[in-house]
Amino acid sequence: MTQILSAKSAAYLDLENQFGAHNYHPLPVVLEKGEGVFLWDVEGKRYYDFLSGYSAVNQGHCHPRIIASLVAQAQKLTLTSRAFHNNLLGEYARFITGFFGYDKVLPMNTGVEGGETAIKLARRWAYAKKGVPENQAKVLFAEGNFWGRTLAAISSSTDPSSYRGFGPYMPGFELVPYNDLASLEKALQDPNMAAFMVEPIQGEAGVVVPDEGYLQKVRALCTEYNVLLIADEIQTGLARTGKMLACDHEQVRPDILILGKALSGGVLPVSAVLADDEVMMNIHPGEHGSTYGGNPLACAVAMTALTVLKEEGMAENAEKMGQLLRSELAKLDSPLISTIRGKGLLNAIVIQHPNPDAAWDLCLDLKENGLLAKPTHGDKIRFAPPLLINREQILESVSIIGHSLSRFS
Ligand code: IF1
Repeated sequence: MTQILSAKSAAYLDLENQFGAHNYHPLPVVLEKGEGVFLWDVEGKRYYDFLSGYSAVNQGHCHPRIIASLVAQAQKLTLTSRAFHNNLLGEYARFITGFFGYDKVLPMNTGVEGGETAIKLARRWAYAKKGVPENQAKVLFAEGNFWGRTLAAISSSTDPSSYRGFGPYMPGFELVPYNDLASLEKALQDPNMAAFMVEPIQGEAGVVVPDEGYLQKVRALCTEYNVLLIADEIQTGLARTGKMLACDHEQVRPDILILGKALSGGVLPVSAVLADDEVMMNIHPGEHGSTYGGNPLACAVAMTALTVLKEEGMAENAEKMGQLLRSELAKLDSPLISTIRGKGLLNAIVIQHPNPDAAWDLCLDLKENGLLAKPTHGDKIRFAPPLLINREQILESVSIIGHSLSRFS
C-alpha cells in the first residue's frame, strides 16, 4: 500500500533521504509536536502515540514537570565530565539507589551502554570474586534478545538483520532458548559462566511474555550456580508492564539492574546500572566511564522522571489500562488478529493474513485514522502508549484499531 504525502511532508523526507544514513524505514509521517499521549504532524494532524518512543516516553510527551527540571538545570550547569564533582550526582545516586534498593549506581547514557557496563561488571566480578581464569568469563543470553546495536550487543543476537555483515563477533557469549529452564540450568553449570542477561519480557522479539514463574526459577538457578542475574529492564522497566520493574511481578531481585529509555522521560539519553558493592566495587577509578555519564542535567531530569512515575501512579494505571486494552482488542474479534499478548501497557497483536505486508499496511491505515504504531519482526504490531493514557483514550484508540482492521478483508 502506498500513501500520498503532502508536498510539505515529502520535503522533510527528501532531506533525510539525501543527507541522512538510510538505517531506518520509518512510517511516512513527519512529527513536530508531542504532549501526553498525543503527537501532531507538520500538517497539524493529531495522533495517538502507541509506540512511546519504544517505551522512552512512559511519562507522556514533554511532561511539564520533567521539562521544567530540564530547563531549570540547563540554565545552570549541564556537563562537568567526571574529571570533577558536581552538586547533583551524589544526590541522584542516593535517590536512585534508594528508589530501587541497591548499594550503588553506575550512570551511563544509552541503554546499550548500560548493557555493555553490566557485562563488564559481570566479567570483572567473575575474575575477582568467582575465580574464573582471566579472559575465560562467559555471559549467557536468551535467543530472541535485543539490547542494542554495538558490536557486543549484536554478537549475542539471533536476528540476522542485527548481526549479519558486521563480524567478527565478541567471544565468550552463549545462547539458550528463552523461557526454557532445562537449557538454562545446563548452561549455568559451566564454571566459567559469569552472568545470564535477560529481558523479563522480550520487547523487540514481539512482546514475548515468558511462563508465570520463569523469572523466579531463573533467579533460583542463578543463585544455585553462583551466576549473576542481569535484568535488562530498559524497555520493560519504569512502570511499563504495570509494576515499577517487570521483575516485581515475581518478586525477583536481579544482581545487576539495567535501566534506560524512560529514566529521562524521553528528553535525553540517560541509563543506569544498579548493583550491590560485591559486584560494583570490582571496577576501580579510571577503569570505566563516559563523557556524559552522570551529568548534572541527566541527574536532575532522571530524579523528576522517577518521581513523576511514582507520584502519578503510572504503574497502577498501566496495569488497569493494559487489561482494558487487551480485553477491548479481544472484543473486536478480528480474524486478522491471531494473538493478543502483553503485560501492563507493553502489548502486541500478531497479524495473520496472506499478505506478508499486512502489518505494515495496517499501520499505514492506522496512521490515516490517527494512531501511530509500527510492526516488529513482520507480523507483530506493538501497542505501547504512554502510561498516563485514560479509559476514554483507550476506548477511542481501540475503535480506531477496529476501524482499520475492518477495512482489511
Ligand atoms: C533501534 C528495537 C525496541 C531495548 C532493550 C537495550 C536497548 C533497547 C530491551 C538499547 C533499545 C530500541 C533501539 C531502537 C529501537 C528500539 C527497539 F526495536 F530495536 F528492539 F525498543 F524494541 N535493551 N531498543 O529495547 O537501548 O541503546 O537504544 O538506548 O535500535 O532501532 P539504546
